[in-house]
Amino acid sequence: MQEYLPLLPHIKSPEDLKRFSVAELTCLAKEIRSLIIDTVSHNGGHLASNLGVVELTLALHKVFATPDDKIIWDVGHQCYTHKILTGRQEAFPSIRQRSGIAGFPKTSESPHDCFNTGHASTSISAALGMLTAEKLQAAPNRVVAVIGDGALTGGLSYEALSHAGQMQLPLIVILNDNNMSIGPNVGALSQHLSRLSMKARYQQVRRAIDSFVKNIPGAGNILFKIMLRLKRAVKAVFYTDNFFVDLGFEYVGPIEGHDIPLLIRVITDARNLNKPVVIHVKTQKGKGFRFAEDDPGTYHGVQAFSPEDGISKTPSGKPSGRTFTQAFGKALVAIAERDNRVTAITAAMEGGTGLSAFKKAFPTRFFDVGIAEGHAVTFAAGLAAQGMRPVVALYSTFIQRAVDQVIHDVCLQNLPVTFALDRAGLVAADGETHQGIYDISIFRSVPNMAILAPASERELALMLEWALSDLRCAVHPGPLLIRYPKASCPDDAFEPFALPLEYGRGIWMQRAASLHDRGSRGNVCIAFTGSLYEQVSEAADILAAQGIQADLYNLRFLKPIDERYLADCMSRYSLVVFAEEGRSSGGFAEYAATLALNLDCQVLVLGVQEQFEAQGSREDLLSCNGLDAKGIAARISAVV
Ligand SMILES: Cc1ncc(C[n+]2csc(CCOP(=O)(O)OP(=O)(O)O)c2C)c(N)n1
Repeated sequence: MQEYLPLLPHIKSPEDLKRFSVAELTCLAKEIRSLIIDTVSHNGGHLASNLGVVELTLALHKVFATPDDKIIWDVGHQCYTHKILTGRQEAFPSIRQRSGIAGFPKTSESPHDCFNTGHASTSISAALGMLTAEKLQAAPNRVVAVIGDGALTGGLSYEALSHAGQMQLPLIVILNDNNMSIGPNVGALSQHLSRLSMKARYQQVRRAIDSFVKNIPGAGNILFKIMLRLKRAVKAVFYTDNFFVDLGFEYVGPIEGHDIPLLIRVITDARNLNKPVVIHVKTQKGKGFRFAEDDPGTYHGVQAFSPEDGISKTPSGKPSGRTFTQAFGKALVAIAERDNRVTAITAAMEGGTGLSAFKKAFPTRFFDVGIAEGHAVTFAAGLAAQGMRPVVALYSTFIQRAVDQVIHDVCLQNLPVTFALDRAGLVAADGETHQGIYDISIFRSVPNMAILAPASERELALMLEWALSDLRCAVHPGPLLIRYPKASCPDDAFEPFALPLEYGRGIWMQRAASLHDRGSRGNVCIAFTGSLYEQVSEAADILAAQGIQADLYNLRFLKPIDERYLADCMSRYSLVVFAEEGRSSGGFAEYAATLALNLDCQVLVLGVQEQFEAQGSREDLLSCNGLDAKGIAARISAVV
């Protein structure tokens, strides 16, 4: 038997692909899948989406010549094969790790990554912009946007399609349709795509007609006109509603997305067209890894797992308790059982935001609107305007998409919408695009908004209960935002966590230092946002070992603040430290420092520094920003 020699080591750049036969590309696809499964099983990452686009990526790189031609990956989570083919094979095992290559396209990493992505639905806009630039610069390069059926639920993609249809530049949009967003895709467009798939027969007939005409010798203008008429007639029979055609695109598909020769043929045809085209490709999410094929939702984004059984490897060290996400989901179900005004809204992140149990328990009060954060917020505003109590559960990073809706549709009308912001703070592994560090700075400045940050499961439940109660609507009738990190909840047994909420005030977790003489080494207070509870507690222990006693004030409210109370508290200390898991510029701490202007007390502001925060574990990221226990203690003892 002949020994199988791997092909992957011969791929140094996508140019090397050009000489590969279809049979070799098929073998290469297998090798790439193994590499992806092996690497993601160690590092975690986006598994199922990447396994689904191996052949598509090979075909794209076979037909186009990056970096001159441009491929923009929507969301970008499916770019692993692209990275492997574009000079990053050796670095691939470091993907998503601190100092390793990114899990998303990154222009600073390679000229083959022509545009950074991470948030969904940007690819068509960016591709159209690039293509327009190419035209203005009289450059001949082609631009391709690869967008999933999930990302296509995002409104930005419709704005871009509409503009592209009007411009009629030869933009190529590859619609990677696997019927899935993270979970099953939702919305009327998803149904439209299914109908298009059923009309695939139209394409077969059309191709048959094309080849029939091509084979007639001397087929000139007349035949071409007849062919066009025939095509229209066939369209009229089989194919009356096609959204993309109506917008001015040529439409091809749906085609089988794992058939390499077919993909190469169709993409080559599209490259030669002189108008915008959508190629509708059907792929299987998780292809080639049994567990991911069976359950693509679970394997969309994974922690390290065992490739043999697909089971997640739990990190060693301390046992992980309930996460804030799980705590939120559980608390919301309990409240909704008693109050049928409570509704939950997610933007394609049902599992990620902990809403699966809610969906199961209250299917009519649960709404997954697709990747449509702006709509989610205004939809909630409508619900609230009619007396419902909507909870919009989003990741902090994705609410950035809906800032105007929060301000214009919710805050301005002072509507009682509750925002549950998950992944608020430093977020591991996904890098710059997914950090949840701007929400405090953005929303603190908006009138009517209240911002709360729990430090524990009990506090989160308490805050949610309060947020949805009539009592709170009497005190604070408008919007309210509860932010919590992607982390396990700390041990909750500590008494103060159960103390009822006092509007605008926090709670003392440790209070002895205020009794010390002002100016003495022991006269320090650390006021912190909930997610840093464990870090500041440990910092206080480190400081205690150095003879510095620090009180701990859990802020609970980041807005509004009982300013008089806080200023009075601050006046008892010679040093007040504000520790905040968010950008320090424009954040809570900076504002709180202004309260100390007329006090005889020094203020230290600790927060996330001015830079886009790259990937790493949460611990790494906290440490880089001086927000881990050691960093906090070191900064304090340096000042003391
Ligand atoms: C604005 C925004 N909201 C939510 C997400 C989270 N998210 C990442 S991938 C994804 C699903 C994308 O589905 P699709 O485009 O079909 O790609 P697939 O993973 O199915 O290949 C979602 C919701 C995001 N990246 N951006």
